[in-house]
Amino acid sequence: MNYEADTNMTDLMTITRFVLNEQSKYPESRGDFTILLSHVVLGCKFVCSAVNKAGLAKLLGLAGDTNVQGEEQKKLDVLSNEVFVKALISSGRTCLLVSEEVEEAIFVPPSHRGKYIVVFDPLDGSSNIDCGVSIGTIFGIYMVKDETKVSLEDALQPGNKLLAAGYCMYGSSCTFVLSTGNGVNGFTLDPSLGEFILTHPNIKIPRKGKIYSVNEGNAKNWDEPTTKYVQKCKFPQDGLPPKSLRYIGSMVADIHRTLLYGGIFMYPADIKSPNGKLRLLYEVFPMSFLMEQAGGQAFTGKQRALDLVPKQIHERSSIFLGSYDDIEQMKELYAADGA
Ligand code: FDP
Repeated sequence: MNYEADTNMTDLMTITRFVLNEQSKYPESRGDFTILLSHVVLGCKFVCSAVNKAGLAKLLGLAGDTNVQGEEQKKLDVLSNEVFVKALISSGRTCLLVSEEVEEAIFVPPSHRGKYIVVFDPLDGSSNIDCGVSIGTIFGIYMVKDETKVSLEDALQPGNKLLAAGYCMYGSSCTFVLSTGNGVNGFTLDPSLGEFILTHPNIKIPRKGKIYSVNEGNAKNWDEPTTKYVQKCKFPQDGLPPKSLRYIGSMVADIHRTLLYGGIFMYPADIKSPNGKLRLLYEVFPMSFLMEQAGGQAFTGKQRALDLVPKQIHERSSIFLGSYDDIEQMKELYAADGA
């Protein structure tokens, strides 16, 4: 089968065709993953459409507001969560779900159970919704250990056990980035076809980047290595020009730029937030998986991010993600600091 996207766009590599191609490499595969992924994609298409017409449909505003009919309005993140939960359960391929929006893990009713666990943030970067800045969905997929005994432990697997991870960015275009452990590929939604088409095959992050990305408003609380790193970005001593600062404050958009252009994205621990801000299961792990698959690195300040073993489903972790050499430099600073 042909894996290349056709530049004349007459031989379209849709995401379904792409995943079926991947699946054909595993003769024992029964297509369950392809079915699961098609439900994730459906959720993303729905959220994309809802985000695009959010202003028109009066989807903006606080959950709990009432509209003119006196019905309670659903905020976009609440709505997105509902759509994903329903799509994933109805796929018949999941047994356990962890959503950023739901405090407890969701055990899928036995009648609909399958072997996959999905951890996800249905609408990440929600503080950017009301001003139209890019936001996204992030997800990771694991396999249950024993289908007959699904337990919370199954959701607490380290990132190195992920089977697949990805995100969908709702920006000037709708972009779906996926890794099934065999590189990273990007697909763009063609709204006229309603299909994601392979537009960014085999994404590789540049070995070294010219951009650093961090919320500098937290600088007074940073630790020594982070402070030194950012100082080096601004006042390099090696004769190179200073790095540019880019920070959208929407993880999907900041990571998407980092994957394509290179550089470093950081959400470090600080005095106020000793574990950083970002959530391990459905932000740090999926993005770390994608970074490594694209040739970059993901480091917590202490260790490889994917080797962390979660203790709680909503726990947080500090994270440095990006180009191989840039993360290497950060690791050296932590090593020198005795971390
Ligand atoms: P948000 O609070 O808008 O939902 O974890 C959520 C997140 O956005 C990430 O998408 C983003 O990278 C980060 O928080 C931004 O945090 P700061 O506002 O503290 O910089």
